Amino acid sequence: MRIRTYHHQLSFSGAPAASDFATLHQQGYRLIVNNRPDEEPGEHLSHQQEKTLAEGMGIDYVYLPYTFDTLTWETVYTFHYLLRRGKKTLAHCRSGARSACLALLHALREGRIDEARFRSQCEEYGADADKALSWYRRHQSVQSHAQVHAFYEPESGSLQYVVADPEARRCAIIDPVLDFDRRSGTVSHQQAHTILSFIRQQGWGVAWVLDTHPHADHFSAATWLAQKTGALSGIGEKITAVQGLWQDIYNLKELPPAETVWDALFADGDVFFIGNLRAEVLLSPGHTLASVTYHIADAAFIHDTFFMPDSGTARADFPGGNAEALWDSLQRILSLPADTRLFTGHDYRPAGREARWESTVREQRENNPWVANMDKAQFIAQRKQRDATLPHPELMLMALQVNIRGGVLPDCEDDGRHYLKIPVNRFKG
Ligand SMILES: N[C@@H](CCC(=O)N[C@@H](CS)C(=O)NCC(=O)O)C(=O)O
Ligand SMILES: [Fe+2]
Repeated sequence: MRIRTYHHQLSFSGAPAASDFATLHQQGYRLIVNNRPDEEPGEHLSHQQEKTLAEGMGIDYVYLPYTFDTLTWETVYTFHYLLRRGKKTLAHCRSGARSACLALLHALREGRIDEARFRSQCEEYGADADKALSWYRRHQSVQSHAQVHAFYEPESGSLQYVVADPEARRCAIIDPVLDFDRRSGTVSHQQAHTILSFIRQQGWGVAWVLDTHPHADHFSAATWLAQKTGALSGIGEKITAVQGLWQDIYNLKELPPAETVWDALFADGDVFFIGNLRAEVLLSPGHTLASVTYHIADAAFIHDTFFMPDSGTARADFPGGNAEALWDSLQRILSLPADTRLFTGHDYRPAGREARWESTVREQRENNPWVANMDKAQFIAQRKQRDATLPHPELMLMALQVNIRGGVLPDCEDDGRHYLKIPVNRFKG
């Protein structure tokens, strides 16, 4: 097997034989990505066989097959997020050329290389530059419309979303709820199952399971769903600071590092794809330190920033919350194109009206009194005044210890059970 080095962290090769895995481990490889579809003719190990061999050696393994007939931007960008794990990676297909194409297409789209360099690099790795560039041109303009399905959870007034590129049959799940019955202490997956059966009915695969922020009023089902579907999980990079805050509040001696909990810790401006739907991450702190907005084609998942115009905005008084930062985040959302469809994270049905969750930038600008009739100083004063009257969410002290672990319960104790911890007299009643 001939290994070609692309940069210090990434190499390409043809298909490994069973006897190669020990050598790869010795050479320091800790992630293998297989871009070759199993059904391709020729003598080679199946991805299941490779996975067993790799994992047996303590090497992560990801099967990310493609041909130019089926390739979407999602595969190109998923490959990029796999590399961001920071592990020494071997990507292989039949010859290594197709794996090289994935890295080169990302570099071309993100402007790190030009077409001339793309061609010469393709040649170097034995890839067909004409074929790759013809795919690139056909996919240069991406999907402009995101198909959005909302799932309202009445208990906490939370909105969970499925956002899809139906043509590519791919979707992402945003802010799924893990059911928790506070009276019996029971965790269950009703909401998650409802979402999964909807997605199965549509015949879609799940690319990403995303959280907009570490929720204070419900448990997250993100990790559970990511594991069920094989999707990547993501949250804003400032989650590490929120973990720190709550690790202190709960006096936790240990907490799994965020890089081991989520596949992606998004920075401002990060881009990923769902099929051929382009998603961009905007940091939107204020409600929490780690809040992000997912701007996906013509939709933005703004969660606890704006609520519906008749319901104002989210509060900014949780640990790490900040009214001034929230105002800046609101203004940034208002600077998106006026027709952008905004999908909020909660609706508390004022005066008992039916639940609603979709507005536009224009509607928020014109009809949300918290921005239409206020300047920054007034907003901050009024937000602080109102927040001082709001009790903490009923589940806050239970939820945060779970959500800073991506929705995973704290480890079992020696009786095989999970327990939750409550800091006593830590907050004012
Ligand atoms: N009564 C709810 C309150 C939930 C709550 O505080 N929600 C946050 C979003 S996580 C918020 O911004 N609320 C604004 C408000 O209630 O005006 C509960 O106990 O769960
Ligand atoms: Fe929230």
